[in-house]
Amino acid sequence: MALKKTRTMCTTCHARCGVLVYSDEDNRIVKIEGDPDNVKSKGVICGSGMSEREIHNNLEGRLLYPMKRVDWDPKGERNPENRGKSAFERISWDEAMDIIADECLRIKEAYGPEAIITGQGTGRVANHWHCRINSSLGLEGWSLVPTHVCLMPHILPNAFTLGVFSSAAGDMRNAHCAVLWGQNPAMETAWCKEVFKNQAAGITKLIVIDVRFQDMSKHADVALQPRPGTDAALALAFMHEIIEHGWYDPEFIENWTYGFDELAERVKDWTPERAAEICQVDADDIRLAAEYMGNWGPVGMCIGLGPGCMHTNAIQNGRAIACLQGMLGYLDVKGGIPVPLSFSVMLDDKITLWDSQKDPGRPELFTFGGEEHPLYKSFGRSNDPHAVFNAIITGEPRPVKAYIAIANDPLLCYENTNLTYQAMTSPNLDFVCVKDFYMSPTAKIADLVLPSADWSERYSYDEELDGNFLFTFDKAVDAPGECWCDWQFFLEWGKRIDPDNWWWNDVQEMVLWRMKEFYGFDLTWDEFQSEKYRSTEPGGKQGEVVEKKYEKGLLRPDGSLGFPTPSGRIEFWCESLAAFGYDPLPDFEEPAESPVSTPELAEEYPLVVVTGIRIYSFFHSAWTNTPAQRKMYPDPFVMIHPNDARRYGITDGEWVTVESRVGHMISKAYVTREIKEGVVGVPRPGWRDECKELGLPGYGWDKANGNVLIPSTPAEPGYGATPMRSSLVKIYPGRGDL
Ligand SMILES: Nc1nc2c(c(=O)[nH]1)N[C@H]1C(S)=C(S)[C@@H](COP(=O)(O)OP(=O)(O)OC[C@H]3O[C@@H](n4cnc5c(=O)[nH]c(N)nc54)[C@H](O)[C@@H]3O)O[C@H]1N2
Ligand SMILES: Nc1nc2c(c(=O)[nH]1)N[C@H]1C(S)=C(S)[C@@H](COP(=O)(O)OP(=O)(O)OC[C@H]3O[C@@H](n4cnc5c(=O)[nH]c(N)nc54)[C@H](O)[C@@H]3O)O[C@H]1N2
Ligand code: SF4
Ligand SMILES: [Mo]
Repeated sequence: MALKKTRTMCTTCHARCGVLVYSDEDNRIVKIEGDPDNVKSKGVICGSGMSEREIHNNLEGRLLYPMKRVDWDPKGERNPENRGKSAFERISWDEAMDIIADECLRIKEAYGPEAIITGQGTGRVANHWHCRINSSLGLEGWSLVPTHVCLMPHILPNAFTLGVFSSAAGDMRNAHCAVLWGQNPAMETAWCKEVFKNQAAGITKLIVIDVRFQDMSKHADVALQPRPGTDAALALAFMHEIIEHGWYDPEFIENWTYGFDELAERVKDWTPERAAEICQVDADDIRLAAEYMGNWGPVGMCIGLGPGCMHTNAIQNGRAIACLQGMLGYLDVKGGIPVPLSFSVMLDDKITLWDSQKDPGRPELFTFGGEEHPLYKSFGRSNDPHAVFNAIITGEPRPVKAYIAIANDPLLCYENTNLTYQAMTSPNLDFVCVKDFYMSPTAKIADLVLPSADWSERYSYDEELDGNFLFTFDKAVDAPGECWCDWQFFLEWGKRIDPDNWWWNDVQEMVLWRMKEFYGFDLTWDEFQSEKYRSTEPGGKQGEVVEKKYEKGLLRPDGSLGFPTPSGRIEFWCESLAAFGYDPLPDFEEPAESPVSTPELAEEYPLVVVTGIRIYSFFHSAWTNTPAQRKMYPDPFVMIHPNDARRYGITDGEWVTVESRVGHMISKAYVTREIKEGVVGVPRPGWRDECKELGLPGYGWDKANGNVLIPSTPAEPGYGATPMRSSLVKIYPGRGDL
């Protein structure tokens, strides 16, 4: 039997690999292969991508139809106390969309648009349409996304310091010193092999800075394992070494940076010994790493959530690392830090309508948490989760009445889950709607549940601005039941509330419009698909990147030379951060909760918990129900160092309880030297779902979910990052009441 072959893209994780899907006449996926012609992924595929076959073919547990809680009547009794208890009944998409449109209109009129929260998790190729629907609702920006902990707390210091509004993911393939700083390439490994090759050829040194001795640490020339939340101290010591030894380019510093002398003064006392004591690492390792950074350029750094995202000192950690990058100077060069021309087309007003839809006479929208976290208010374009959940519960400072989650599982996503649960089940919330693939823990307590199509079942597209690539993706198989992709959902929703701005007939039209509007391609779907990928410039060359744009006047809006910062230079001394109450120079601050800053608390809770460590096969809380993925990690586990295990009477493989001042969870103990002594490592998924095929239970939101342990206050002052990776816990044998 001839199989249909479709070239498309896996979006299970952010790597977005090109894949070939082979399907049969019964609409079943027979096999999935990496696409060797994809310029970005070059044929790479992983087990998670391949398990799309199970996700599509095996419909056990998959949401197939829109469903409404039987005893929830938007026109009558809502019975909020029954959330999570009563059954669901199938309804039509028409009815579901009418309910959403009516509820939003009613709530907006009675309480203002801010009373509607639209929640979105990480990027799932539909975020820009989500922003557009928010504009149609009268909201601005994102409503609620986890940017307080996801990359933004280190993107922002980059933006302030370097003018680079991106995560500054370094060009590791071409770096001669590749620094992997609190980033775990887990599934997204396409570049790792090239680093190994370059190391073997003697042209590249690899430095890994991670609390865990992670998979890449084994390959490192220097592996540093700092105490969680102390990375600023390391960065200051690296700068100390670089200045002491003159390992910087004085001409670059003179021409393109601001505040070098003040910075030099600041780092004068930051000797490797001082940082080594704070970070609990070896001073000689700091010296060696600094020597490589100073002498093996270009230096490319990949910086993940580790150092500057999930700590109460997140912004300052990110700042110190940004200054280090500025001092090294490998910006906008091959092997260094790419500087994209725009943050992303994704957030262009033409799609998001962020600015154009705004009524100039409208009073400023209220930002939950904006007063507490002014930097977040200015740059988050989102509400602060803690303030939103408190507002739901108390109605203060103003009410929140609806939570609509699209590709988001708030019970597994946000800190202090007991608070989140209290909010999501609160009688004050009139309407909870979840659009997902499965009955996630949040879907279980919703009033309306909507089924979603996964990547093999939808049209899509992707753009790689750094590499100048553009891909559109065909649907390989029909979505099961009545699953809609998120694009279609936003389109149908938009048509009901703001038809002037949602004129397309279907998703393909939306994709083609975007291609035409942004890149000038006026093609039919088939014409577009006839080429494997296109350049973002019609007729342009794929992969062509202009280097050192700051020397060519390409980075500043007025065309002048330099970086897009107020001074036009890399700002070691940063007045604009000082305006938000920060030290104008980078500095180290101890995390708010730690054995050093809160020794009394540490008497009861002596260990630091690092939650959310990415592991292969799971993406956030998803896929613990999928046999191919669950097989790799059947049981929830926490990592603990052998010395701590001995100290607290724990043996490998036994059930343990991890407890903080706000909650407790269970897992099996994985006793390993991988994790730093004094730290408990909690992987991301939470093992929420049952896997029937393997006979393995699900642990819901309240048993093995690391977020139960994380307090929501104190948080990072300006931006509100919560201590998902620096809270104090204790660990003891047994499952207790769980
Ligand atoms: N303690 C702790 N908490 C964390 C983190 C951590 O490291 N530690 N990481 C944080 C970070 S960086 C992020 S980005 C957030 C992410 O948090 P979320 O994005 O909310 O991640 P999930 O909890 O997996 O929720 C996503 C849900 O969307 C569903 N889904 C997946 N793809 C699609 C799709 O295309 N359409 C629809 N409709 N549904 C889809 C999945 O089945 C899943 O139930 O979590 C944050 N929370
Ligand atoms: N498999 C898989 N891949 C994913 C995801 C997923 O859920 N699963 N989520 C995606 C999302 S939304 C995001 S934002 C990215 C996040 O991607 P990453 O940031 O790469 O991933 P993490 O594993 O969260 O954190 C990276 C490393 O930080 C280390 N770390 C923790 N605390 C510290 C610290 O204080 N200092 C230092 N130096 N290191 C520390 C951890 O040990 C971990 O190895 O991953 C994306 N990719
Ligand atoms: S899940 Fe695997 S195949 Fe899919 S995008 Fe990520 S790395 Fe690529
Ligand atoms: Mo994230």
